[in-house]
Amino acid sequence: MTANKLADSQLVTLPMLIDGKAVPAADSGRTFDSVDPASQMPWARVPDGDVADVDAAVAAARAALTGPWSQTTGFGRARVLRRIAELVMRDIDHLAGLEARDSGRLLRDAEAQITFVADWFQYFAGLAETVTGQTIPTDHLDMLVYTEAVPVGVVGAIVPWNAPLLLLAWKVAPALAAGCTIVVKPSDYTPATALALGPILAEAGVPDGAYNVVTGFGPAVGQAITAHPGVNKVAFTGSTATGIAVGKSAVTNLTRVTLELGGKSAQLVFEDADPEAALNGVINGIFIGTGQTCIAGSRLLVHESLHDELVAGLIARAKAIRIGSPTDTNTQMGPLVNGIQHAAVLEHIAVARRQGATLACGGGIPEGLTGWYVEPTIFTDVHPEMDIAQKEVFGPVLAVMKFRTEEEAIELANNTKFGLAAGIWSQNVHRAHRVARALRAGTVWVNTYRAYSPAAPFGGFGHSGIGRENGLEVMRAYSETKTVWVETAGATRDPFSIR
Ligand code: TXE
Repeated sequence: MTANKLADSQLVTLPMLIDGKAVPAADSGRTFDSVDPASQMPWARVPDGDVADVDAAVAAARAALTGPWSQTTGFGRARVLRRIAELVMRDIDHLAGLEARDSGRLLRDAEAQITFVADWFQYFAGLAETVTGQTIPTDHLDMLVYTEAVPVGVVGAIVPWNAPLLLLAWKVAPALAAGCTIVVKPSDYTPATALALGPILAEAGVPDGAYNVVTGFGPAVGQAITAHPGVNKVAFTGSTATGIAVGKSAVTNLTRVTLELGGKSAQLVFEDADPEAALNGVINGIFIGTGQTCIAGSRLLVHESLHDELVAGLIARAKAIRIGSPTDTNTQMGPLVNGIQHAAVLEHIAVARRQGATLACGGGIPEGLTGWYVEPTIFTDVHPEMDIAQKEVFGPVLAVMKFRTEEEAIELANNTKFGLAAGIWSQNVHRAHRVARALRAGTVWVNTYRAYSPAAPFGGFGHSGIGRENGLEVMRAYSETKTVWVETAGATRDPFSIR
């Protein structure tokens, strides 16, 4: 898979983290290499874990759950989370550098993501102090009824390679805020930043065993986490196919699951849109991160009156995108993460051409670059049932379709099994709200795209997942609700009547 190899001595060794200790794979001692997508060269050597490592990590997480972390109040956890946020910002250069090298993400985008990581810990620090139970009024005069949010327990966090540390923070921050402990399985393509977070958490006061990282492959480590009876909840981000397998495996132990999966999100550009703003939003929606984002606006639905002008503008902008090394500050689009993804994206392009879509620009491999690069690609004359309009490409490939009426636009937008996100471009406030209501998507942006906040729930309808991350709502996913009934009259009841 790799073009060249560094000498073994030049590779960075990254042990995994179990119970506060940096360890190799317990049984096998085997390793695998993490590859820099821009050079296609291995740069780090990582333990290839298996069930034994997951067992050890879960045991450590269970001990920390009932041990020191359970003795830390919400206020105490908030202090730890705020300190994590400070330390993440202190180490931003290191973390962003690792992320760019491991995933091929632009360094400046990686830096922006690390600032988000800090924001997430800050926000969930606040929730650690403020989330409360309720006192429940009932029809019983002599009963005090209240609820408590109890930590769900040990959380298995399984994350992908496209935004490794940010998507991990979306799970770790609320889990720690709720009082849970964690076993992480990073993607085998991008294990570095999940490991680098370990010492930061320890320095901030997260006890040994409360945050563990088991590196390795999905069918071994990931599967062992989802099937482990000691794991109470799995928080997964990744492909829809793997998400379904994760759900099936977890249900055998009634392990709670949240799934954040794929998408085929539509950007709807109406005839009353600000054309310049829409053009910029469509470019951002599909080409940032080389299209490797779950919310990629990979379908453009444009009113027929604007189609030719908008497509011409998009082609001009796409052709001008500066492709190159993620660490070069001039670069606007880096490589895809690996050779498999590279081949898959090129195959999607080939299928779209075979099925009759018109290749308006791109479609090939840029010349003179070594990494896994693909040109920014735009297809027009796309039919809604073509693969390019239905399947997640996870690359810089835009499928353009025309519509005539608002109803047709909504129907096209809702015509996939996914439902993660959508963008509406219109200066008509009535239409914007009307269309937002009609779209089946977990996030709808109006005259913007790709805005995030730790306070805003995020997740998908349909095959885009189950549950929501972020916001107050996610705290429920990391807690069990306990209802407590207290008899206050000191009376004895009829044992054979329900009232
Ligand atoms: O994803 P997987 P991969 C899509 C994208 C990409 C495709 C494959 O289209 O081309 O998925 O990428 C772990 N039990 N997305 O293979 O398999 C795996 O090791 C438990 C979209 O990387 O979903 C990794 O840590 N875990 C997506 C994580 O699951 C398992 C982001 C995600 O891997 C497992 C990434 C198993 N049986 C890819 N098998 C998005 N929508 O954000 C694998 N894993």
